[in-house]
Amino acid sequence: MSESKEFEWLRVAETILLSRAIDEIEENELAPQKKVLYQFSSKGHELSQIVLGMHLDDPHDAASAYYRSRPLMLTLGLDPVDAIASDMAKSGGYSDGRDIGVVCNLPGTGKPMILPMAGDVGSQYTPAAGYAQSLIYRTDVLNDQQYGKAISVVLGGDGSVATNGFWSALTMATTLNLPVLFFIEDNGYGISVKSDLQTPGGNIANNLYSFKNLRIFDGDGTEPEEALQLIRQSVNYVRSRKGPALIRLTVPRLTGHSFQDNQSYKNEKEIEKEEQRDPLVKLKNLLVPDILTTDDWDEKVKDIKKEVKKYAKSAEERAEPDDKTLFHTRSSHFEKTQLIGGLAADGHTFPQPVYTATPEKQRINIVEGIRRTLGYELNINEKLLVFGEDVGEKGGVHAATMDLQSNFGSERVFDTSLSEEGIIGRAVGLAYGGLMPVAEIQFRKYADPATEQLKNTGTIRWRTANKFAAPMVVRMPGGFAKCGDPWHSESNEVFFARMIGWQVAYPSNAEDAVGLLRSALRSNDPTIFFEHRNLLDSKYARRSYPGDDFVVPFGKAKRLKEGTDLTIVTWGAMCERCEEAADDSDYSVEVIDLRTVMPWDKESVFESVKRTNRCLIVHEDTYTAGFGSEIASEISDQLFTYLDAPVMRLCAPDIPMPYNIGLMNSILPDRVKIEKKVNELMNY
Ligand SMILES: Cc1ncc(C[n+]2csc(CCOP(=O)(O)OP(=O)(O)O)c2C)c(N)n1
Repeated sequence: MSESKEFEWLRVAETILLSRAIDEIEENELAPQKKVLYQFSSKGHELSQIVLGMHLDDPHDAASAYYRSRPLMLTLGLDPVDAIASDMAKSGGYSDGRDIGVVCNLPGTGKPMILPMAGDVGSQYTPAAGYAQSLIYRTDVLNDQQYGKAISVVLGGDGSVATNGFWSALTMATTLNLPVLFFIEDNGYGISVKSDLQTPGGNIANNLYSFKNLRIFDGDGTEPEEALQLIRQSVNYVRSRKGPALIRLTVPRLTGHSFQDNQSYKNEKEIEKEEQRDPLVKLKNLLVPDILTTDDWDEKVKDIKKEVKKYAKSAEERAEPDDKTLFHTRSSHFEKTQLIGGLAADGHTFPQPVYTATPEKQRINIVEGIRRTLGYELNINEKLLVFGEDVGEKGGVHAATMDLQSNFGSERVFDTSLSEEGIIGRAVGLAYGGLMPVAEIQFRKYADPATEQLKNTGTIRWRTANKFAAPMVVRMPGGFAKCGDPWHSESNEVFFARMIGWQVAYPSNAEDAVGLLRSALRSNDPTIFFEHRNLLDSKYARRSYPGDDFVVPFGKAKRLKEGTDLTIVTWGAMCERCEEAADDSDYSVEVIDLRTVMPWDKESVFESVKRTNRCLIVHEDTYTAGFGSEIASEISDQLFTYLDAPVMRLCAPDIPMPYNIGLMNSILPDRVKIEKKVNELMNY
């Protein structure tokens, strides 16, 4: 036992036995009885995870884990009753019956934490890199040395090394020298697919030896002493802030991928070989008879199984979750602040918001409004970071971050690697680290690769029953400009309106852009902030800077024109065209600028339509299932008896935006088309 003599192997053994007894009672009783509907066993993976957990001893350590990580969770303090109850979808626990039991989280305030897991394989990686960056930020920028030795660990299987998230996080960690430990548990299979389809030759460690700035550790995760040595070395390496490391440990998966999987793709010999590598047997051989007698060991096994039976009984007795908070997805739905994530969890306060503009003489464009707002908020809030592709020295391809890097330093305003999944995943991790990330996506269409992270961000609060949240602002220019094209001109805001947990701002002018951006930067919920390309420097959108603490609340529309015959509901670049059409019209047309698409100001729209009895919705996004469909159906549902005509929509047709200027103009709503539609509605 030599070097590892002092190690608490007994604790490892007890935790493996606990984890295994939970797996076994689920496999043998609770899953067959259909009391547990999703069962993922960790049998075979336990030893290395537990040893890892025992090395996570800094209060600010965090692990971004996955569905096979329960042994690590148990090591870090997961209540076994919570574990079983969550698998049984009972109340309490880490999701209050909302998520599969093994997709868990552990806030661990003042103790190492487990970041919220997600079901998507590979999505755990980029938030781990972001959390590591928050540690560096805490020590280097905020000068808080409490974070000086903390590390970020990310766990994944051999299948996960083929995902975009893995490579994106690896790029971030190695280019920025982040304290991240990539902990790869290689069981040889991704469900049934063997490792050699995930990485050539099947061993990711071998393939990464030449990767710059990455220290590699590779070995057997079932051999107690070997695993201990490698894990200890790798954790110490990352803790010493020398840079990131990857440790690959081979382990057997002693069961099917999940309870339903019968492993028909493994032959008997393969299964037998895996059984021979059972880390529990190897650990027993290490302890018996040197430290424990066989009787002591058997007694321990029996006692733990008995305990687990009791845990299962308590879990079963837990109430079914009620739906009291089932519909709560935003901070305003909860009385309490989340435990982890964002500024609010740290008790951060802001200057009093001002709701009335104190306009300066000179008019500014939207770009200048955004730049000044970011500058002011960077100034008063040292936890705010601005980043994205080209936002640093260049100042952004739209110049919205011009000079911010030279004013606030490259730790606070910086370029990122070209990975949108990385940009948003990093933002999630930074938010978990208590910071306020402001990410720029260069063009709306290029948010596509970040879809997984964006969707998961919005549901964190719901999935964790308000334990975690990741407030952030994602700025993105989009929509048509001097010309169209399918890549730079997409609007498609409806996609984000449907993304649970997000708010979506779509300002039509510089004053609103300033007020809405400030709202978003001080919000405890994530925001998509749309910067319409055609408005960035347009005459129409130029307004006076409304003041440093000026705020426009979300969900409050603005009446651009009063009218009595018909209501036009619109937003973004269509506001100007609708105003022009209303001016030209023979009718008295009211124009409402929604300003935020989510939440949308139903109250103001309803109030107006009740007076005018006619409604036209104008948007640039495509027709079918555009956000106008939602507004139209709400009005027909609730104001049917007020209507003198059907609610109509004028939108782009269901095609991408064309490049040719004539073609582009032919599909966009404009003054003439809007006026025609108004007449059609009035003459209905
Ligand atoms: C993005 C995504 N694609 C596919 C799946 C379905 N799926 C769940 S687990 C899994 C295999 C993962 O294998 P590995 O990373 O080796 O982990 P292991 O289960 O072996 O521990 C797959 C394909 C998923 N959950 N997420």
